[in-house]
Amino acid sequence: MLCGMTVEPHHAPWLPSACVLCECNCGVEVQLGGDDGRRLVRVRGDRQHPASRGYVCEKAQRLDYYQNGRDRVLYPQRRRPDGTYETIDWDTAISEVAARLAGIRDTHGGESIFYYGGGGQGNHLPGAYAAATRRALGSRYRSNALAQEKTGEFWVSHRMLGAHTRGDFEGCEVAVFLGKNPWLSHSIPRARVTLKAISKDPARTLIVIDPRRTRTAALADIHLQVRPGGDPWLVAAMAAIVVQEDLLDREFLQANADGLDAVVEALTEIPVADYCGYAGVPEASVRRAAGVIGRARSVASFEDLGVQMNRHSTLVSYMHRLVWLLTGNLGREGSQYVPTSMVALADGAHKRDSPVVGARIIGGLVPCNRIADEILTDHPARYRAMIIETANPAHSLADSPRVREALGALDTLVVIDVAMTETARLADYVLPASTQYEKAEATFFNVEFPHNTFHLRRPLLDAPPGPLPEAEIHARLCEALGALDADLMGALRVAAAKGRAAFAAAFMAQVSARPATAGLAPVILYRTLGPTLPHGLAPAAVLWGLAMRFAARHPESLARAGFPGPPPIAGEALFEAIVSSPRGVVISVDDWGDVLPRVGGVAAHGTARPRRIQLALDDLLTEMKLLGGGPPPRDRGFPFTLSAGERRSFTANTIVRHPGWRRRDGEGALRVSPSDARALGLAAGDSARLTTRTGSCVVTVHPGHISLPNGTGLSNLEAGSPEEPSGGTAPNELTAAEDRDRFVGTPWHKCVPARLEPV
Ligand SMILES: Nc1nc2c(c(=O)[nH]1)N[C@H]1C(S)=C(S)[C@@H](COP(=O)(O)OP(=O)(O)OC[C@H]3O[C@@H](n4cnc5c(=O)[nH]c(N)nc54)[C@H](O)[C@@H]3O)O[C@H]1N2
Ligand SMILES: Nc1nc2c(c(=O)[nH]1)N[C@H]1C(S)=C(S)[C@@H](COP(=O)(O)OP(=O)(O)OC[C@H]3O[C@@H](n4cnc5c(=O)[nH]c(N)nc54)[C@H](O)[C@@H]3O)O[C@H]1N2
Ligand code: SF4
Ligand SMILES: [Mo]
Repeated sequence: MLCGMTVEPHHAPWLPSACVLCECNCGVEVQLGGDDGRRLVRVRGDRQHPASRGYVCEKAQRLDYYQNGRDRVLYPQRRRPDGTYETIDWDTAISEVAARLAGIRDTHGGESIFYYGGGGQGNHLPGAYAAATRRALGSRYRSNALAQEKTGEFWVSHRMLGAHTRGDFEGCEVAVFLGKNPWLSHSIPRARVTLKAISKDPARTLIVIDPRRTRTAALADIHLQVRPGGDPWLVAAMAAIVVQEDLLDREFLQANADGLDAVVEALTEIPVADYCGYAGVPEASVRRAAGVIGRARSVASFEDLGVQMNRHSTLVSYMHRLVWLLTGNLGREGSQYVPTSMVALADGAHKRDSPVVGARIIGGLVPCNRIADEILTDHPARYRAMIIETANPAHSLADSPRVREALGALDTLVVIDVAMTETARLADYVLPASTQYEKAEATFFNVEFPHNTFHLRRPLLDAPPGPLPEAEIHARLCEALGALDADLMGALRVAAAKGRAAFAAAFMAQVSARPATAGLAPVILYRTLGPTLPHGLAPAAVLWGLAMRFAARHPESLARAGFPGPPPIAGEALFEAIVSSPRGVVISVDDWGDVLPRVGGVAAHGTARPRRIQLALDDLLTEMKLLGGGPPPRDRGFPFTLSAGERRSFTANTIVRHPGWRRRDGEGALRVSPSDARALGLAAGDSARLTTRTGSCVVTVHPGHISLPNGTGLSNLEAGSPEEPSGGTAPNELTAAEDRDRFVGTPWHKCVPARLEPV
């Protein structure tokens, strides 16, 4: 594969970086090679990485398909009236984008400029810098993928605990995965090692709740093979058994929780046998699982898309928390913990509603399923412009045709991406970003315990001429918008040249004190502190401010990690460690005793009541009563339940565009259970027509529960026909925006009524 002039890979140095294909961001080492020295020819796990410790899955080896991917956009693009694009220079692009967005702000108010995205699975610095551009524009509303998966969980956690929790799967006696397949989707560090260790140990129990026998379920001691969409009844039954069989941890509850009586009363009424029937799981298995949970020393539990993208998702998030809280599984070794975080990606608070349809905004994120409704209207407060960055909503949001219509109806759409994606092809301007291996980048998905880590990746390669890191794009936009005060910037540059102590003093005095300026801090830091950082690390400048804030919030945890002292000293030392540790660094060391003090349950009247768990959420207890009627009847025209968007061995949302990267399942087959396939006269490899209420497509059939993968069916620009997708079906051509949770608007992608016919 490698020829003549290139460095043989076995002589090339191994460079530290991270995999960017899922939230774990495992540390990797990469050898560069190929004709131009720009191919990621070999990738292996980095044993020195503090979180992943050498672990990688099969996807990391094929990261070159991301770096040297399909549809790369290298120069700013402007849309012509006929829909084609012309290349323009950066100065023109920045000044025109700034002028158009400023015009919309001045005419309709900055609230009409909507921001979507900010970070995919591994690149969260763009979102940090975009905060400055949004401030300069007065943009108020935003969203990202979390508002189609996690906002229900965040909201419930916020109200019950005033904090977000995670489970300690390495230390637990019992592990529960509810609608989650970590063997393939990970989300916990070193997932397969951890799963195998639990599965092998006779003293530990793995409980998996999934309608399919997944790779994770195959390792389980107890697999509750719930009927698709049956989880509300199953989880309600489990919580009821905890109460009815008196598996409550009364001592823990008395010391830490309010509202027990109301919850016990509601759960006492639940007819467990009926609910197990609705869920399609034998009652004995449910009792066994609940008993194991109730009697365990420690339980760690993880809910994910199988329930979060399903009917009653917010209610399930609530009842799931009841199961582990009633059994005392918070703040005890091997159970749930409250992590430290550099940046809380969303806090779960409901402070306001969306301006047009009045949808609940949780953690500042407008529900994804309502975004099109907020645009396709003549309401004066509608969103009129959008900046979309490192996200592909034309593909990833429910009801793609309607999302495309909404994006097309905007006055101005600006997309910042590395590729000419489905979304970019609707934009007025496309601003090309350097890839995650061409710039300094980092993730804020750092939620480990007791050791939490942070990894600032160094660029592996220079960017080709053309693309810019997002930090630079946002700095130029802020400058073109006239948001930066020249005197202030000059003074800070002078201070930065004198060293960081002088810089810190000047920054605190001039910026932190003035709220209007503080909102622009990311870009101010990038332009003043950035140039003093080692080569290629200027985009890390925003981390200086975040490290200071982190130090102020968690001084003891920082001190244990080796960063003692008052916040300015500890924060500075932490920042220095981040900048000088290319393989990642431990940023905080916790103690199980830290967990319960981090609980700050919010009482009914919104007053903070630190340290007490709020068990009784009235609206959700009321909702729980509605389960008594059983599941909704099936629509006879759509006898199947389609899971639209499952994680497989070679899926990674839409981060990798070339279907050739998938070792198998290139066409992203529809999986159908063998008995259903037989009944329809379908064999593996056959084509079939799949129809939902909103769409229809032809799919290839493989044995399995009826499901389609996520991230497939990307249009192929290089084949010359963007309309003709290659490599499978785009799942959201088949989903409906109205199918959503009634509290937080999250979609029901895992239970799409469908029909299947041979073709
Ligand atoms: N390989 C790979 N890994 C990824 C990603 C990727 O694209 N590819 N994406 C990352 C992202 S963004 C996320 S959010 C996570 C998501 O990670 P997961 O939530 O684990 O991913 P899914 O495969 O979508 O859904 C999990 C399980 O839900 C099950 N399920 C379907 N219907 C039901 C139901 O009615 N009840 C229950 N209990 N289960 C049901 C499915 O059978 C599936 O096994 O994965 C991350 N990791
Ligand atoms: N039907 C259905 N729909 C789903 C799901 C499902 O299970 N079923 N899953 C949902 C979930 S959980 C998620 S997380 C979303 C994911 O969907 P999105 O949040 O829309 O994100 P991705 O598909 O990950 O797209 C990431 C984008 O970032 C670009 N990119 C990569 N690197 C860089 C960079 O360095 N800079 C910039 N500016 N851009 C970059 C990529 O080209 C790509 O366009 O999809 C959701 N949609
Ligand atoms: S895709 Fe695999 S290697 Fe990459 S971060 Fe996720 S678990 Fe790690
Ligand atoms: Mo996700």
